[in-house]
Formats: sequence, structure tokens, C-alpha cells
Amino acid sequence: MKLDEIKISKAIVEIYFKDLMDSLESDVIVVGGGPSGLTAAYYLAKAGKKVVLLERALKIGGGMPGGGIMFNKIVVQENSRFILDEFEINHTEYDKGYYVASSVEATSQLTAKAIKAGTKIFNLITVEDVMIRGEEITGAVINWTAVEMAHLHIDPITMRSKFLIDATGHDTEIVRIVEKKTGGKLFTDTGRIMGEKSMWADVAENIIEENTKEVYPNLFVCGMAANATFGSPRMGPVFGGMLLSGKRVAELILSKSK
Ligand code: 48F
Repeated sequence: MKLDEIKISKAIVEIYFKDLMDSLESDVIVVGGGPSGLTAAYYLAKAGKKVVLLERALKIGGGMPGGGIMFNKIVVQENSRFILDEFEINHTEYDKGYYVASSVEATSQLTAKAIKAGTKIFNLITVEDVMIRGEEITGAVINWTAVEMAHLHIDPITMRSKFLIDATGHDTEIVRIVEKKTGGKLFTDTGRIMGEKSMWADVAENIIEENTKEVYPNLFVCGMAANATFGSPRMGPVFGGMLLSGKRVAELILSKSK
């Protein structure tokens, strides 16, 4: 077969734009392709929801592939081991209740399973604002990451969704935008972001599911962003809480959308 470069270009442009057009309206937009966002996307898509995941970076995975200080291993504790099994992530028991997995394999499996369940992933896209109608979140305002990086003065476009998940990690970017634009009407004790506390793995991992919740009408928070929003500590390279938080946010949205 003689290859035609223009056909290759047409294939990429046409199919990408078909995906993009189809994703302008969805059930759930997940912002952030780290472990919690990918887990949330997987469980929501598996339950039949139309899920779009937007990731600023070139590569998917957030803080997961880097493991602990670039040692590409992650630790998962007993209570979340079943999620490793669900995603077919190999792991070995290091000590009683402490399981070790390859951070690269874990990232790959979360990503592959989320996609195969039906999630549409768009990398290199940054969510720079949200849509609010009345007192409800109704979608995301997006731009190319390259536009953000180059500080170009270029207007964004919008994507409508019934629910938005902030899975942006430590910076809790979407909740921060909503805090700023609503003047502090979050469902926290202060109406504002309570702020991340210093590392304490045991406390952080035990509270993350409780912190995983709706933080403004139709805006949910999961993963490290949940602990940062509700004033809890960070946990370092133990990832069980991220997986449980992703699963929890999916369950909350599924029960709200019944
Ligand atoms: O930071 P990240 O991995 O979030 P997570 O799912 O997991 C946290 C852990 O990796 C680790 C930890 C250990 O347990 O504490 O840090 O809570 O992934 C967040 C992703 O969101 C993307 C960002 O590039 C990263 O890949 N992101 C952040 N802001 C935006 C965004 C934005 N405005 N638009 C699109 N993507």
C-alpha cells in the first residue's frame, strides 16, 4: 500500500474533531487525569455515564508515574487493594497490609481501563474557568495548554456537563476558581478553601473519603484536591486514598443523578 500523508492528516483532524464535537455536552467532566480523576472516570463510564476527562499536561497520570521521589513505585494499603485488582494492577505484599506496585503500570492500567469503559480523554487542554447558571455549575471553560503557557490573549470555548469533578490535585484549581468567582460560597465550614495541611499519611488517608463530596452545586471534589479543600493533610506516595476517593465521587454522582 502506498501511503498518502494527506490522508493521514485528514484522519487525525477529522476523527479528533468528531470526538471534540461529541464531547461538548456530557454527563460528567473530570478535570485532571491523575489517579483520582482516572478512577472516577472509569467507574462513571462503566455505569453508563458520558464522561469527558480534561488534562492540562501532555501525559496522563498526574503525580502517579513519579512514585516517591522519582522511585517509580507506589504503595497501596489493605482497604484499597480491591481497586488494584479491579484495574488488574500487579502488586506484591511488602509487609502486612502494605502493597507495592509499579507506578508506571498503575498509571497505564487506570488510563486504559478508563478509556475502554468509554471515557473520552483530551490531554493538552486546560480548564481556565467554569460555567455557572444561577447557583449551579453547568460546565467548563477550556483552552489549549499551549495558549496558557505562551500567555497568548486567545478566548476559550465551553463544554456543557451535568456535573464537574475537580481532580486537579494539590492546587485544587477548579474549586479555587469557583471560590473566587462566587465570593466564597463553598460547602466548607468557612465557605472558602480550608487549605492543605502538612504531610500525615495516616490522617490524610483516613479522611479523604469523607472530604470527597459536593463542594458547590454540581461541583464535586476528589483526590488531593478534596483534602486541600477541606483543610486536611497531604499523604505522600501512598495511593489507596486516591483510588477510594475516585470511586467515592463516582458513587456520589451516580446517586445524585438517579
Ligand atoms: O496531582 P494529581 O495526580 O491529582 P490526584 O488524583 O492525585 C494526587 C497524587 O498524585 C499525589 C498524592 C499522593 O497520594 O498526593 O500528589 O489528586 O493529578 C492532577 C492532574 O490535574 C491536572 C494536572 O496536570 C494533573 O495531571 N490539572 C490541574 N489543573 C488543571 C489540570 C486544569 N486547570 N485543567 C486541566 N488539568
